Amino acid sequence: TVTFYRKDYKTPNHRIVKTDLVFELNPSRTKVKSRLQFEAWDAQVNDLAALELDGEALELESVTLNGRQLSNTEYLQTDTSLTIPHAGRHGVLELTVYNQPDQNTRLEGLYVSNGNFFTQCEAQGFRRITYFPDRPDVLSKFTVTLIANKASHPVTLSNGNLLEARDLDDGLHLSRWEDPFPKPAYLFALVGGNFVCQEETITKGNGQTALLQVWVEPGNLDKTDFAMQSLKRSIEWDRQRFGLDLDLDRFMIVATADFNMGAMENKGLNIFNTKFVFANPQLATDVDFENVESVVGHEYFHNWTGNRVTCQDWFQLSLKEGLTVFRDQEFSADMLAHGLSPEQAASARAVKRIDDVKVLRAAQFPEDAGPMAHPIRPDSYQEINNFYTVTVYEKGAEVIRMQHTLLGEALFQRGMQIYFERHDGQAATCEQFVSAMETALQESNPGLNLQQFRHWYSQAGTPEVHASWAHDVSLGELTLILKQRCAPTPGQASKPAFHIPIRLGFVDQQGCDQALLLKGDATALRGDVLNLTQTEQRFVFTGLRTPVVPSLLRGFSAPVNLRTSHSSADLIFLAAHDNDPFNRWDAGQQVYAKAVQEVLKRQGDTHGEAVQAALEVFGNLLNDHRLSDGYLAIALQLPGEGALFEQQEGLVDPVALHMARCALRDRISAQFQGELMALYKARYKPGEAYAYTTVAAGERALKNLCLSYLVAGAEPEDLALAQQQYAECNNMTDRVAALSALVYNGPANTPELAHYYQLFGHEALAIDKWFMLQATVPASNTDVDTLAQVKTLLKHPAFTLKNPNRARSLLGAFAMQNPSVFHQHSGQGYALWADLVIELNGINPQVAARMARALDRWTKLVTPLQVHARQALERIHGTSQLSPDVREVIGKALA
Ligand code: DPP
Ligand code: ZN
Repeated sequence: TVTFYRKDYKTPNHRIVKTDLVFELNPSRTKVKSRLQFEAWDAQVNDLAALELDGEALELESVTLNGRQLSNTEYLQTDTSLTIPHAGRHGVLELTVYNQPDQNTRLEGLYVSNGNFFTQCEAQGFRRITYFPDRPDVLSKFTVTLIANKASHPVTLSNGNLLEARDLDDGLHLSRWEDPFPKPAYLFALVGGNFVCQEETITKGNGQTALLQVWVEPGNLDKTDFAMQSLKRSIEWDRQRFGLDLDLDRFMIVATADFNMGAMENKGLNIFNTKFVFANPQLATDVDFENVESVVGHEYFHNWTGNRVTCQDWFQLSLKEGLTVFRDQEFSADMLAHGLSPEQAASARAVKRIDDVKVLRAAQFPEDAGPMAHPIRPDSYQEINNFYTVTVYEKGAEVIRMQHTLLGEALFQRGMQIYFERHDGQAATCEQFVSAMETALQESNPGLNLQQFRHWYSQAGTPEVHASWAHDVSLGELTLILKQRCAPTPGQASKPAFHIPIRLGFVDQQGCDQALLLKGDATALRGDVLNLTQTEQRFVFTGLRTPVVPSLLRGFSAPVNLRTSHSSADLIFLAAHDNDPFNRWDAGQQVYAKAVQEVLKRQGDTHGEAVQAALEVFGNLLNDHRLSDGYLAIALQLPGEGALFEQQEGLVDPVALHMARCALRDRISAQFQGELMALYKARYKPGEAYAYTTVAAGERALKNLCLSYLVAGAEPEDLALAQQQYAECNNMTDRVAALSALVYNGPANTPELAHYYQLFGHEALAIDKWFMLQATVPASNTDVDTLAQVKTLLKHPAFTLKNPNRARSLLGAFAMQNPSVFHQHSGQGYALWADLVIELNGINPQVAARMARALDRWTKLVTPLQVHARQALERIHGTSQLSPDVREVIGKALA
């Protein structure tokens, strides 16, 4: 096992000034000729320095240095590298290599999907195409010539501008591309195959035009419109909000069904998983629409944050990813709020924020508490592909968001400007980003700095903040005591205090926010943001001569676990009256979570005080007619099993936890049946044409949430509601909601499943949903043996582990989205998982390693489950030919 360390960063001996590539595209054996013009990195590099290239799984035919072909004693070739000793301070290296796209099931480098050629080079795929210094700090200007069979592969694309396209002899054709911007190899892309496109010409800020294209396989042009609209909105938004315009004459998106990730920001030629391009009302749910818009935005925003300024090394990944996620979150929020009244807009933004925080709590907090915990800027890795994580991405975005909170929009934008002034065209570091923000901060606040804030980049783990207070109403003084601690994480036993921005308010009994007046050191409070910088800190607020309830960490102003001394009555009050919609939601979640824990303790009995409190919160929300449907839908949802698992003290039995949550859900459903039915009926409009708008999507979300409560008792007349909705719906959102209501609560093999399959048998993404639904039937549905069902589905003709979306829809869904079945006490869930991880390891290590993370938190399971879990983990670990990807994940879980 090799471990790579951030501290070992060294500049290379040479830069590659210019790269010319010629591809003869052939599925079984593609020839790649390269001409690399190299130069010494700096004055320290002498004539004797070696030119070092990376390369894997390549067949090397010839090596030519400055026009002279080298014999194989004049270079050093290993399984992973090619070294030319004494290459000189500058020169030209020419290589001819072959690779095998149709044997490439890893989907890294050049591969074939449905007969078409695609590339995926981030992080280290380019080295599987040809030998090259495959590191992000080597930026080169590329020209690319593509030669392919015209009949089978009529469309060939690469980065940048098309210089030339012509036919050759023997049924071949050629296209030649030039990318005007120097880029690292991970941003290289080519595509070759049979495609059609939707295209549009737009005018850029400088008055010049640009051609936008969305390329798909024939038969899919009815699914590209929304992606094209999203791309145009992204371009417009980046110009308006960040002052960043499109720098290209041509910007292309190409969709493929076989893709490891969501999408990839290759310069001018984004390659997308079809899942994040295809969208029309028949095939895509409201959530799919929202995801398409956010991923199209994300990849487009990388054009500046990632491509114009890239990363020095892969330890800096969050420099581009955290920042770009922050940008896509803001983009989505602005789009969701667009055109709404101020009140509705605030509500739409809050729902988006809540969605993002739910992901953070359900996925990132566990990562930070488990064996793979790492700072957003990791110090080491064994396999970089394992570090495209929720920590680097989503927590990384929170760290950017905190800087935005500390600086405010204007200074943050000033910081972005400084960042681009300093680093445009370069490979930069996280430190350089913070330093640019710090300069912006100090331009108007000379006394402030981000010194302590930098710990967020170097320290892993979710800090815990404890808040308590004492309020002397007669004196008008409220003393708030905040304490922070952060549990040890691998390699980090103790950590200095974080700089934590805490947005807050004091809500009086009328539901109004009281003014914030801090006694003493005024710099600790800026606006409504309190700066917690010490392990324990005491703040005295004055002028509070009436009882108030503190509302802390508003908008989730920092990625921490907040523990407060709120009473149950306080939380019920906040859930009904907090002016901060995020905290209002969160107060409700805390009440629900306490109720689940109480039901668990009382072994299913739902007549305790905490359940009473949950019913009160739920009822208050139902009666608040000012709330938007979208907000109400999210506020009436109980916390997910993942979040509940993390919050529970001590060891957890996920099956018992699931049953407790179900019992609470059923109690709520019984108690509010009339109200839920009325809400459902009022929003049941099967004849209405589908439109993807914030308001309409919110209405559907609320209606379908009500449905999920109503069918929870599995009474035939309630299931009939779902059957009717399924039969009458005209869009995927309502269809999947109805189908899941039936599949999760009704008998096995509901006829709607077969109907759905018939309707969508030819639509891969719809079939993914079909597999996913059946893999996620919970243990509470005693009519279904989900484990047996999954085993049967593995043999279904439409199932294959080779397609990542399909693998995720069955194995991923079962192991990561169905805790009550996966963690069944027999251990059979783990055994099946281990079999499949081992099989997938031989096909696609990157995806296998993702699936291998399902037991990250096994040491938090009750003891009998730990025994089974260890056995399954050890079985994987003992497999021969384990990829470094899976080995790292399993090795760390067992460490
Ligand atoms: N495709 C991944 C993303 O955009 C990696 N860059 O986040
Ligand atoms: Zn990204």
